[in-house]
Amino acid sequence: MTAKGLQTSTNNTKVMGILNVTPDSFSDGGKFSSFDNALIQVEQMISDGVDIIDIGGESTRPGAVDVTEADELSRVIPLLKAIKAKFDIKVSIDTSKAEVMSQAIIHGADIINDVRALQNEGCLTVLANSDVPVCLMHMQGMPRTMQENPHYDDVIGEIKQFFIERIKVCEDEGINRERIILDPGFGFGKTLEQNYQLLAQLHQFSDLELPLLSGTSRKSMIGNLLQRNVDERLAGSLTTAIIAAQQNASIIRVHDVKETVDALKVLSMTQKYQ
Ligand code: 7PM
Repeated sequence: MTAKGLQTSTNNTKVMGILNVTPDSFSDGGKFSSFDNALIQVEQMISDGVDIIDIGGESTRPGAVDVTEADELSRVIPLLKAIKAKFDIKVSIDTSKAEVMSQAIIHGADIINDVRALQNEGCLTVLANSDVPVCLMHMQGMPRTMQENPHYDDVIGEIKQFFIERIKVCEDEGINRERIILDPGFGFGKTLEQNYQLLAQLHQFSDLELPLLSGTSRKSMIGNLLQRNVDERLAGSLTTAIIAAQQNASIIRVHDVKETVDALKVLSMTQKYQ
């Protein structure tokens, strides 16, 4: 927004950039360590117009083997500290572990992003003792097996019910609604058809009156539909970003920040005439 109130950049949809943090277990002979590489990625995303950097805990990835708390802490916390020291940017921490949440909050995390919606031991208490916003994501089943046979009688209704229950649990623990962001969890225990039904009907969650986060970037719902490898999913990813933004998604979680910011600017330019 300019002083005159003209929209010149994006609509008010925020872009969350996914930061790849790979373990630094061996030297690949490259010039930079994975830590340095992460900081270079952050700098690039900031110049591309990112609003929030999401530091991914490997343990949240579908099919991934569990990462120990010590490993996750050593991967995430030093990076969070370095980003907060060097840059003026919001950081979200993608974790389901209470201790990682706690350390992340101490070291300046702006959002806790939990694909398990604070269902793990101790997480509600950690969040209740803070004032940090939290993203509650829906998942059916557990990461290793959730894509085997997803089933819903009513995918929107059941996810909405899950949100209502988790919001209630949060509020009872002292995490008020104003801090909660909802995410239907694309690809987390959903078939291709269910993922597209969710995307088409994201607006159905509007009556909960909470910000929505949409994460479809480069996912199988795009790859399988288009028969594209993971490095060929940009057009599909941008299309899903726009479809979500048109239904008032507040945050779009993406790998391709620059392209998404451009796409949202184009959308925004038409929205002011609607
Ligand atoms: C393999 C498969 C690697 C899937 C990584 C992923 C979401 C998230 C992830 C999401 C929120 C990815 C996913 N997805 N957090 N973390 N919402 N809030 O594509 O959709 O990054 S992991």
